[in-house]
Amino acid sequence: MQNLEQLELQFQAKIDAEIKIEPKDWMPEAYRKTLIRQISQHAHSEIVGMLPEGNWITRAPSLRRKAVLLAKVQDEGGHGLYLYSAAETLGIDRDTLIHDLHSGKAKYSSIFNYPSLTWADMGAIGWLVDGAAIMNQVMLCRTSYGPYARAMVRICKEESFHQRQGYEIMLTLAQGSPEQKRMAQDALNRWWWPSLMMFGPPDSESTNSEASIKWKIKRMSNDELRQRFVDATVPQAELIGLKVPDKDLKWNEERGHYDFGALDWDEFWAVVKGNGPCNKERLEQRVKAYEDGAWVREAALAHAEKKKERAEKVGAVA
Ligand code: BYC
Repeated sequence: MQNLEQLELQFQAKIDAEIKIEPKDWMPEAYRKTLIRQISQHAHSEIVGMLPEGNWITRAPSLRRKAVLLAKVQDEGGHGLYLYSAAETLGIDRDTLIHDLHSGKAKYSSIFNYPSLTWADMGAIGWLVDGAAIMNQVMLCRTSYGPYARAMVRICKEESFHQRQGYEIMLTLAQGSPEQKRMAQDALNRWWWPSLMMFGPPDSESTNSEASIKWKIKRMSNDELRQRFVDATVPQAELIGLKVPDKDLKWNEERGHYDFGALDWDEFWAVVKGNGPCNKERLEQRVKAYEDGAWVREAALAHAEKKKERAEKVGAVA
């Protein structure tokens, strides 16, 4: 019988050798716990993230825009389901996860607690929010836990379509009437800073990063990913004639990166703690959708039960 220390050494050696950890492999409890935390937060973000855009499906300006937006929001529901399944492979059940979301115990991404006020917000969400999500999720395709990494590969393919559809909306508005251009600029102004906050607190305050990087759950730090996002996105804004709302934004030749202004971390923590502009509304909507869907879950269970009984009867006769 191996002792805990040996098991931990073997586990870390596997991680260092880039061998994926699979559900039945031995893993330290803290690794299991942090994965359940991150994957379930990620799943909750996907399904709560359906709400700001769902708000605009019936008001999309054309049939084409409506079909595309509908497909995108459905993709997000699908991402949530892959991720809940990945979390379940770690020994937690879905009811517990959903209960923690509904009771306010579980976190989900801060970004989805901001309102989507105009059609241009659909552009800004796709371009900036999905853009930030991809920056983070490309790294997660190589995360050390097999089921999470495999789910992320599929999710990333869909996210890149989401990002492009958002940028295309912004491009169309930016080339449109002065009023449409103003709408696009206003959406960029409101979504820019919250999008930068999606990457999490500064590295100096990121309590989970050290362990997650050692275990290769995360492969880049919050600040590194945030910088990458700024570097990639500023030229995209310039290309369509929009201005990033940051007076301190400046290309730094020496660093080979943009310098950018300070984020309002008080706002970030207020939103994370439940006091953002839409936290209450988002949770209420999720709880209502869950309660309204109870009959579907009950019917599916009753059907499965009947199927099993029938199979047992056939088996008994044969
Ligand atoms: N919002 O130690 P840290 C999408 C929490 S959805 C709220 O750095 P970590 C989409 C953090 O949980 C994609 N809370 O944490 C869907 C921790 O608290 P706990 C969403 C945040 O985990 C629909 C504390 O702050 N993506 O694409 O090492 C439409 C300290 O942070 C946030 C993911 O979920 C935040 N922004 O790093 C459109 C990606 N940031 O848990 C698009 C998966 C931090 O200790 N997650 N906190 O109580 C991750 O990669 C990592 O969890 C993070 C944070 C980089 C987000």
